Amino acid sequence: MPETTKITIDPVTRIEGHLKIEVEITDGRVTNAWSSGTLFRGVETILQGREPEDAWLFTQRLCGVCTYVHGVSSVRCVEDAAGVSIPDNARIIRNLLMGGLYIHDHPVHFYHLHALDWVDIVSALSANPGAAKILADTISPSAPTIDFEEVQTKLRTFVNSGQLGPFAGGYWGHSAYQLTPEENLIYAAHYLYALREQVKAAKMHAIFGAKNPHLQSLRVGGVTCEKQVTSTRINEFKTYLNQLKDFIDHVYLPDVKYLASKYPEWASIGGFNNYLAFGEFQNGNSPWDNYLPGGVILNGNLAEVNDVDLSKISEHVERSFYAGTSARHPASGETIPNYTGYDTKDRYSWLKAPRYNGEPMEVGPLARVLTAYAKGHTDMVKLVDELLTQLDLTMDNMHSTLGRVAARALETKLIADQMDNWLSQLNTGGSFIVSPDIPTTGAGAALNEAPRGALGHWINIDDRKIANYQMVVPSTWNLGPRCSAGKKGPVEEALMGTMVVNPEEPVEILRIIHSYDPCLACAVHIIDTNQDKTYTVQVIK
Ligand code: NFE
Ligand code: MG
Repeated sequence: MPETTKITIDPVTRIEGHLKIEVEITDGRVTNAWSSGTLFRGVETILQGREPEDAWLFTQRLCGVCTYVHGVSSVRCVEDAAGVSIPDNARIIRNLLMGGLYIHDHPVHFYHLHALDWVDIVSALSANPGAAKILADTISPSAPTIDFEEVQTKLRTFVNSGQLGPFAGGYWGHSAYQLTPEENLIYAAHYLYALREQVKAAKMHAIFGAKNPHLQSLRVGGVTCEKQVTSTRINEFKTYLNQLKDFIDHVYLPDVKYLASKYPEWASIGGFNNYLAFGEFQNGNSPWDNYLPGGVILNGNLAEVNDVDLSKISEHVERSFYAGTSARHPASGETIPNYTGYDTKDRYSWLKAPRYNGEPMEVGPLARVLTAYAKGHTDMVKLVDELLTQLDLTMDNMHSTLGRVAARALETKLIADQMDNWLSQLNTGGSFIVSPDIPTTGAGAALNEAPRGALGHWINIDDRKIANYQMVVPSTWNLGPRCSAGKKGPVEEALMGTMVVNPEEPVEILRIIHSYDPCLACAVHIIDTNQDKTYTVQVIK
């Protein structure tokens, strides 16, 4: 009889929110997997009865990471219900703010949330800093000069103090870590360097969004940052953008490619073959005309990209902690919490299970990159082909953990480069906002590509108040549980078959999970099972 072991990772760290992953391992490979969101938040319910124009201020608080996306989805959703077309300037500002978010989130994911699955920080202590400098120059000759000795001393102080902080609890010394001490030191140095760079993206947000996170300049009908759209402020934005473009070109992209070259087997591990993208960075007023196009890819078949049909989306709850068993379209979705206890044979997650035409779909950078590639997006085709040639990989290798990590970096470059064009399209004397006429009764939907993937908001308005509000969120698509048909969610499926060398230190599992950049705060949009208390919160108007 083969021996089966169960591993539970709870909570999964270096993500946003509360995620538990369980896998069964038989003969060293994953033979079953369950992904569970362990916290209910209930933002959809909180919105009922409120003013449609106010919804974005609540939805934006869904998450402290991808804050802006739930703001912009919400105003778009109400604009759809009101039949409002926003001015070009508002559309362009929204593209710039979304672009700023991509440039912020993606490097933060690579360096601060994911890199330590590949980089052994403790090994960096035994590196030769001089040799690291020489190697760093060959990986990227134009990278900023870094004093590797100083970085090593900083790390040593950390380790000697016994306070590893963000580096505590890693599987340091595990045989799956394949980098040399010098390579580890370079990535450790860039981990610290990237912390400073992300501040610049936040400052870009503050220019047209007033603050970060949770930008302030959105309104149903447009944006309110008209007074900031001056040549001085545009130049300030451009200065940060140019610095970040340097960082992306000379640090982030070379680091991703070099890492991929050191872990080539991961270009065949952790893939999932169905992809959904809604499209983002609107070219005009149609939600379907975007710089990054939307589309549906099934079974990895890039020769056939179907248009998205929103009527094919449903959310299943049969294996989730919600009342009922019927799958519903989000326009008539329900969020009725019903905690029945964690049971992998029955209900086991606070995430619903979104499906497209009954199929689980991966969303996110890889879905966007493959959709754009398959649709012949010239700049994307160039970037992907260049990557595959440099790494001696084929298109099939994109359906993998490394494909996902690389896709994130490629789209960061693409969008950062495109932002110059959007800046030049701003018309400083033009209009930025129109007055919406909110209907007494109506419905709206809005699509979006959050950094982590396809995002949809649906609103029903009755008596000029929100009657129902539903959000179907990227991490719900990626990390959702089984559906009524028993099909696993994308991450559950991507984990299947993975070899785990040491079940006590399942770094291989973390590599796959983290490659999706999970955000459970978004995905389950307070439960206290011990005391079972209900808290009453008074909101003062
Ligand atoms: Ni909280 Fe989010 C993004 C959204 S992921 S990070 O990007 O929507 O589910
Ligand atoms: Mg929802």
